[in-house]
Amino acid sequence: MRDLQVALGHYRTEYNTWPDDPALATSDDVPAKVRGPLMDALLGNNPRSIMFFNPTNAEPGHSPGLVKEAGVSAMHDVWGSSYFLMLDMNGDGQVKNPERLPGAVPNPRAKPLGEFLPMLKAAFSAGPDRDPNTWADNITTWR
Ligand SMILES: [Ca+2]
Ligand SMILES: [Ca+2]
Repeated sequence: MRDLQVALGHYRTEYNTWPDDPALATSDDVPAKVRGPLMDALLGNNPRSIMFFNPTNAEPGHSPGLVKEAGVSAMHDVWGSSYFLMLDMNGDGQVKNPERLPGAVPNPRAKPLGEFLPMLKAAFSAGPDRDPNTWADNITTWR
């Protein structure tokens, strides 16, 4: 997850924008899965063919790593789910805190955070229960 964050940062520095992927359009407010055009862009499908990210390949069921889901590149966590990502698309330097989205079940042991996270990107794993809405077992880049 850390490598993914670094790769996105380098992409942003190189092109002064995020990868061109329609699935990211709402990622300021709603988590996007780390898959598809976003992954391909980080793997080298970008204007200067730069490889920003070089993850290990994984077979489905033998995560973590890069898998092909019906021909689509996806980055899986150790429990076989795609990682999730929030990106600052509107340039205000923050993203919605996904722990506070409708349907989220907060971690009772974690200090509640505000409605927004003051960062350009935030990634998380759904954890061993493979449910992104249950935060007690989710693994995040901001905690
Ligand atoms: Ca924002
Ligand atoms: Ca979970």
